[in-house]
Amino acid sequence: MTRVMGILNTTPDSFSDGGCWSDHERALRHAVSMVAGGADIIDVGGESTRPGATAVSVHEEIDRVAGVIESLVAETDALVSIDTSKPEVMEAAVSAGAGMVNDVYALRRDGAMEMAVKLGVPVCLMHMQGEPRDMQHHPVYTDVVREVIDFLLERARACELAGIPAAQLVIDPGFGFGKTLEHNLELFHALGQLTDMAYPVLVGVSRKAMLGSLTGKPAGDRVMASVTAAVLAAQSGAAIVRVHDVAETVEALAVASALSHLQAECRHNG
Ligand code: 8Y4
Repeated sequence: MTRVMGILNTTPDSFSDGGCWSDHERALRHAVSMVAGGADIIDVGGESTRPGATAVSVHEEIDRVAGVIESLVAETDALVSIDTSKPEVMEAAVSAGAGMVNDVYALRRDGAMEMAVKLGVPVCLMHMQGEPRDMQHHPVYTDVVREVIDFLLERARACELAGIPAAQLVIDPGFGFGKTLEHNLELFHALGQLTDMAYPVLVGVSRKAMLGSLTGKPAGDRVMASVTAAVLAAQSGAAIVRVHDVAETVEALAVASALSHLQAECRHNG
């Protein structure tokens, strides 16, 4: 069964300067509501990876995420994932109770690989071409599917050589990270090739620009598009879908699973 990862942004609202009680409470309430909606994993992020977002200091990033993670671990059964590329943040988050690292740089930043080995938690390795600041400027590939698969295999091999067991690794093609709409569509169509690899696959397309291009709708009106994409990713074998709209996604995945041929046959023969 595909697991659902709910997205929790802890970047402060426009009225606060970060790390304050109201930001903490707001983030925690949202996370608890996603768990009530059926999220298996909560992905806690303290720095935006969006193009043009301002960089955050290590201290500030830890300030934003650590307390929320502690409360979340105390109040729910969900696995907490830390969305960061910084080793110091990984360490503080795991100390606070996080049980997974989600790194859009696939442990390529200084010290990240060594820290992940030391922490011993599962790691999601994502593909990205370029840097968030300029990755959407002019992405170019000869064969996007081949290049993404080769990158993920290279990173997975590097992790295993460094001492992370294969069973702790998750791979992710990184939809929207240095990819045009055509690249994203080609990758989505080839998801079966990724899910046939030795590692579980995470798919994150929720509310992203590719769905805006397909529907003509702004980010807040992309629930239908996001849920549809999550169901299709699950049917292509995705192990985890990273989503904003948890309850809607969980409902759709339950129906899709119950009505799919394979599931029905397993039950009949089971
Ligand atoms: C609206 C809101 C529209 C957010 C777009 C977005 C992935 C990820 C992100 C992903 C993994 C995002 C941290 C981009 N995307 N981690 N992170 N995979 N593993 N944009 O696809 O959600 S942030």
